[in-house]
Parts: sequence; structure tokens; C-alpha cells
Amino acid sequence: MGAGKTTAISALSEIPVINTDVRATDEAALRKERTTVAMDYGEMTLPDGQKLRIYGTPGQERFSYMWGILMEGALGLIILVDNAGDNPLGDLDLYLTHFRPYIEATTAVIGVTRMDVATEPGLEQYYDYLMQNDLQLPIFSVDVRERDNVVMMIEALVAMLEFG
Ligand SMILES: Nc1nc2c(ncn2[C@@H]2O[C@H](COP(=O)(O)OP(=O)(O)OP(=O)(O)O)[C@@H](O)[C@H]2O)c(=O)[nH]1
Ligand SMILES: [Mg+2]
Repeated sequence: MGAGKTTAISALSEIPVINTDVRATDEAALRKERTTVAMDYGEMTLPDGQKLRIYGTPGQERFSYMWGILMEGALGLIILVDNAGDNPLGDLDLYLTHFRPYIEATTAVIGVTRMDVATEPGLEQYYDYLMQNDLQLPIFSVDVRERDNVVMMIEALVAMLEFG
């Protein structure tokens, strides 16, 4: 929650982002005013002219019914982890475990956000985690308020799909 999905999709999208943000009422309210209750949707055109459709869905397990729906026919997955959360490596573990069969069939890129807010864990700890779990996935420290950082994750995902 609050890792930056809505911000990232808004940074990329060529159409006004369609989302289901509402005034936050739970713990999100402590940090920001609005939270996504089902999904975000945006579109961007790739350099080869193809249209990329980008869906964002909340990570809390009560939304897991959305995960399978959005995964059907998806090209790939970007996992955003809030480094300033209580247990960012635990969050990553939860998503990688849940999505593992899907990641093995396609691919995934990991973006760790808010590393300026919480500098620990560092990227080395994420690399260690991936190594121990035999996962070779690109991982970046990103600030999704910077469009270039979001583009970098998309480019990595496309590269993984083409050459991975
Ligand atoms: N300091 C800092 N702030 C960031 C960074 N990345 C994102 N943010 C901020 O973190 C907040 C993320 O909010 P959202 O984009 O709404 O996050 P979300 O994942 O859609 O959140 P939910 O829909 O509630 O799950 C925004 O206020 C961003 O400006 C970062 O790297 N550093
Ligand atoms: Mg959101």
C-alpha cells in the first residue's frame, strides 16, 4: 500500500488514468489522502507502435481476487515494494511466492520505492533474497514521481520479454 502504483501509472499514461481512488479511511490515511480500492488503468505507446495497457492493483491480500483476473493475458508484472513499509522484504516474498508460477511463465521486474525515506534494507539485501530463492529478476531503486524511473522499469520488462 502506498508503494506508488497510481503515481507510476499516472507518470506514464497517455490517457487520463482511470482509477478507483477514494479518500483513505484506514492506515493509509496516516500517510496520504487517497488510496486505490480496485485498480488503476493507463495506456502508453511503445517505440514500435504497440499499445501497452497498464493495470495497477492493490497488494493487500483482500484484493487478491483481482490479481488472477489481471494476470490473465498479461505480458508481465512489475512489483513495487515500499521500502519504508514495516517489512519490505516480507512483502516482496509474499508477492514472489504468490506470483511465482506466473513469473516463470512470463517475467517480472521489481521496483523498490521510497528508498530515500528508508535506506534499509538496501538493494544488496534484495539481491541476497533473490539469489537465495533462485530468482533472476531485474531490481531497481526507483522514485516513481520521476517519469524516467518508471520508463526504465517498462524498458527492463520489455527487454526481459524479448531476450530473457
Ligand atoms: N519520498 C518518496 N516518495 C515517493 C516515492 N515514490 C512515490 N512516492 C510518493 O509516495 C506516494 C505513493 O502514493 P500512490 O501513488 O497513491 O501509491 P499507491 O501504490 O497507488 O497506493 P495505494 O493505492 O494506496 O495502494 C505518493 O505520494 C508519491 O509521491 C519515492 O521514491 N520517494
Ligand atoms: Mg493507488
